[in-house]
Amino acid sequence: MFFTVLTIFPEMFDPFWEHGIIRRAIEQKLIWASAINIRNFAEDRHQVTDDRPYGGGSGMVMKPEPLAAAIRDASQTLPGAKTVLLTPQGRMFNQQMARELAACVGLVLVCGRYEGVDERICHDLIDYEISIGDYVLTGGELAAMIIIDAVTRLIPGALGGEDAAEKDSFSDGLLEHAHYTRPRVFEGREVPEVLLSGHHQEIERWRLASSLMRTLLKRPDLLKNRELRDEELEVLKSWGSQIGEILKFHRRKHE
Ligand code: 4HQ
Repeated sequence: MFFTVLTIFPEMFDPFWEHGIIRRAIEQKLIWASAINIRNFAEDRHQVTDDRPYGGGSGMVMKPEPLAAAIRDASQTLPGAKTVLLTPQGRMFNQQMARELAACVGLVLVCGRYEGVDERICHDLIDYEISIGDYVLTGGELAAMIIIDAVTRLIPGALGGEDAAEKDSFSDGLLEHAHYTRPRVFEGREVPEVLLSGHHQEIERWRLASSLMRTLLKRPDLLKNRELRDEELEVLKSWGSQIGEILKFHRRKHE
């Protein structure tokens, strides 16, 4: 997978490429990544990339010419790549979109600054507009990093030997189960007995129950549009009438 980021702050990406899973994926040639300065494509002497908005008002707009040249150059270098604009007006990024993007041969991620990019760029040169959430950033760079991060960890081999990607939160529409490590007793609080038992089947069942409980308590919206598998129904049934009490207690606690 190839990632080309177009930005006026390419240096923001240096530490991003140099740490953790992303770094290892680059070293193993599972991904190829570069951040290109849009300024390199500005023709004027001062390499200006912004201009005042038609119609007046405060703030500046990314000029279309340098951006268009940068996008065309990146697209030519990566045949078959999709172009992505990071914008609050885009489709809300989620795990399903991360999976879809992970199937692309390459992504050209366009990061705006100021008030955003000239509308004609969005229209003519962008395949997908994506938002990482309903809040306002000062630029698209952090949003691009989030997308690259979520997509990279889905590339086979990126997480190392055992492919943990499919076990994580959201891969099956539930939150992750609780995790524990040593010591067995921390500040008077014990690790659940079953996790020390070595009974793999019971451990799996406990983890499923933990996932379901967390999802029900913290993100009930995730359960609304999702079918329940037989094992999951079993767990829910085993909670029986207790579940009403648990929910009542939890809601009171969080009021
Ligand atoms: N931006 N998800 C870049 C965002 C944003 C978001 C605001 C994008 C500023 C210039 N990007 N413009 N939310 O807030 O992707």
